[in-house]
Amino acid sequence: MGKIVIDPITRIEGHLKVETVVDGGEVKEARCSGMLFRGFEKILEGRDPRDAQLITERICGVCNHCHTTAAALGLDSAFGIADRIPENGRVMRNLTMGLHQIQDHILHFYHLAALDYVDVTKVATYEGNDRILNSIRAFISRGQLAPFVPRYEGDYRFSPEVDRELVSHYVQALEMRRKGHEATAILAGKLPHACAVTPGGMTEVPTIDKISTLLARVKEIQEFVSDVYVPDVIKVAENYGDYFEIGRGCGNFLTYGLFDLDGKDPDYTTRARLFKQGSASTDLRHQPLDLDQINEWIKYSWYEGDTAGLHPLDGETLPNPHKEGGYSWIKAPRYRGDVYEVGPLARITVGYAAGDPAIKGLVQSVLNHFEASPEVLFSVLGRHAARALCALHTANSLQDWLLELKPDQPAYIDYSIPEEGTGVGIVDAARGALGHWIVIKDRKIGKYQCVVPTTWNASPMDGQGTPGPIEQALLGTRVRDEQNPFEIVRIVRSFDPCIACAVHLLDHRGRELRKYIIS
Ligand code: NFE
Ligand code: MG
Repeated sequence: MGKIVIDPITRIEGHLKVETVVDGGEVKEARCSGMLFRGFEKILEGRDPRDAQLITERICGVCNHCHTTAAALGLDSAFGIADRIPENGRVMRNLTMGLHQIQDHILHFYHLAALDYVDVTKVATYEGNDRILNSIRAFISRGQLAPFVPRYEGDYRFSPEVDRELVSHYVQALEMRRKGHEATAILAGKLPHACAVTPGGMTEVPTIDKISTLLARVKEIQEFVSDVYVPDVIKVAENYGDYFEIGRGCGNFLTYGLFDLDGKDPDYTTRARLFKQGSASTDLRHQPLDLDQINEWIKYSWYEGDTAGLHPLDGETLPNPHKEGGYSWIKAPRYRGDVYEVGPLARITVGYAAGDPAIKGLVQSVLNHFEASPEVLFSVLGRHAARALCALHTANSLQDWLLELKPDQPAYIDYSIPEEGTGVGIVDAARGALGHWIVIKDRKIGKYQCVVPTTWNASPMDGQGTPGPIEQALLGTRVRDEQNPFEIVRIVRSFDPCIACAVHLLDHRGRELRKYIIS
C-alpha cells in the first residue's frame, strides 16, 4: 500500500492537493483539498449591492466574465428587473459570455490538458523550418523547457507528425485566445474590467462598425473550433482510447443552463436557454432544476458553523484552519442530497437527456466516429469531447446573435435599489454551474454566497461521508506506474478545476496557514 500525494496539481488554476492511497495498483482512497481560503463573501458584506458585479469579477483570472454575468443576473433579480432587460442587453451578454467561454475552453484543452498527451520536447528532433517550431526549438536548446517540464514520463503515444501538428496548434491557440479576449472587449470592456456588463443590461451600445468587426472575428474563431480544436480532441481520443473507460465519476449531472434565448421569463430556472438547465444521471432522464435542493456541507471543510447542509441563502463563512477532521477550504455542495458533477459534460448530458436536437446531433457525430454508445461519455475523454462540443455549439450560434443586434438602440434600463430583498444569479460558467445568492438589507449587501463550479467538482466529503465528484472519479482507478501517475492527473485535469474560483487566500501578511510534506 502506498500514498501518492500531488501537491499542487500543476497546469490548473490555483492550489489543489490530491492525496490517494494506492493498494495493489488501484486507488482505494482519494482526497481532494483546496489549499487557499475564500474571502470574497466576507469582503462583500456591508457594501453597495452594485459592487458585487465589480468585485466578484476579480474572484478568478480565468472566468472573471462568468462571475460578472452571474452577479449582474443576481442583481437584476434582486432589483426586480430580470424580465425587463432590453433585447440588445440580453444578446450582448450572450455574445460576450460566448466569446469568453470559447477562449477558455481553448485554454483548457491546449494549454492545460494537451501536454498530458503531446510530447512537446520531441520538437527538437523534427525536421522542418517553420516559425513556431524554430521558436520552441530555441527554448529547448537553451534548456528553458517550462511550462513543458517537469512532467511525468512514459506515456506519450502520438506519431512524430501528429505531435508536431499539435504543438503548432498549441501556439496557434494562444493567438485564438487573444482574439477571443479582444472580441469580448469590443462589447464589454477589457479583461478583467468588463464593466459594461451591469445590472439593467449592458452600458455599451452596438454600432454597425462594432458588429462588422465582430462578424470577422466570430468567423475566424468558429473556424478554429470546428476545423482545429474538435479534430484535435478526436485525435487524442483515437490514440488514448482507454481513457474512455477511466474517470467515470459520480454519474449525476447538474447544469443551470447557459445563454438566454428569451429574456421575458423572470425565473432563471425555467427561462429558455441554448444549453438547457436541469439535471440527469447516466440513465439520461432529464429533471427540471430546483434551486431549493442545493445545500452546502462543511463537516470536512475548515469552517465552523451548522453541521447540517445549508442552502446558500442561509450559508455562513466562518473559517477555522485548525478544525479537527477538516481537509479542505472547499465546502461540499450537494443537490437533492446527492453528489453532482457540473461542467461541459453536465451541459451535454442534460441537453441530450432533454432531447435537444442540436446537442443530440453533435454527440451522435462523435459517437458514430467511434462506433460507441453514450456510456463512453462518462469518462476522461468524454469530458474533453463535451467541452469541445460546448465550444462548437456556442461558436455556431455567435453569428446569429450578432445579426439579432439592433444597431444604435439601447441595451440598458434604469432601476432602483430596494431597501430589502433577495436575488439569485445562476448561469453555467465554462467549468459548470455558477450561482450567486444575495441578501440586501438597508440597501447594502447583508449576505453574499457564491457556489462555483469547482466547489461542486473538487468538493470534499459531505456530512454523510460521501466523497465529491473528482474523489469518486479517482476511486478504483488502476495506476500503472506510481512514479508517473498519469491516470490521476489526467482524471483531475479532465474536470478543468479552478481553485481560484473555489477558494481564496485572504491573509494579506502572507502568514502560513498549513505546512505539508510532499511524499
Ligand atoms: Ni476560476 Fe470558474 C469557471 C467559475 S470554476 S474558473 O468557469 O465560476 O470554479
Ligand atoms: Mg461559497
